Amino acid sequence: MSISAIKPGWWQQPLHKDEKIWIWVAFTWCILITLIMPWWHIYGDQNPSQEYYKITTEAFDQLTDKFIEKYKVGEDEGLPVVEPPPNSDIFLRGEQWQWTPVLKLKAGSTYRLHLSSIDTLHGLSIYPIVMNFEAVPGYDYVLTMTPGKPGVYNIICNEFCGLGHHAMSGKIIVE
Ligand SMILES: [Cu+2]
Repeated sequence: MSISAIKPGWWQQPLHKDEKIWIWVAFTWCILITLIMPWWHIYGDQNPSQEYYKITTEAFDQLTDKFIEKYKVGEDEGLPVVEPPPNSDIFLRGEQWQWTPVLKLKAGSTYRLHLSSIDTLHGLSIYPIVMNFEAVPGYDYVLTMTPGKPGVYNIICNEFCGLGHHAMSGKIIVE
């Protein structure tokens, strides 16, 4: 059997004009959305701060306790409610299975939120604005944030962390 006896398959046919157009449309779109990623990293105004430090879980635990002790104003469903002064360093501790404390913040003020976990990996998910960050044991993740709109923002954990994961919630109150 010679080569010429093989009938050409569809992959050997020249491209139809419509196919060529679609390949160029898809290719251009790929290039465009690839370029948007670095562009948005520079010009987007929702980028998390690239600031984190190594810290032991014990040290972070103690810092959060001290923070709570200093600025505690009440309790909400068993969790301490903390009202720190505007433009200060604030702490949020993830642990099985709660976010401590409940933070009471002022809209328009800037805070340095120290986020970490003292046991396993937790996912900080703030609703209804749907912003997600990771609480990693051993790392103090510093998020510089300026709450805009007053309201109650619920926090859930979006990283499966064990039996009580589904009940792991917290709160940020912005006034
Ligand atoms: Cu969880």
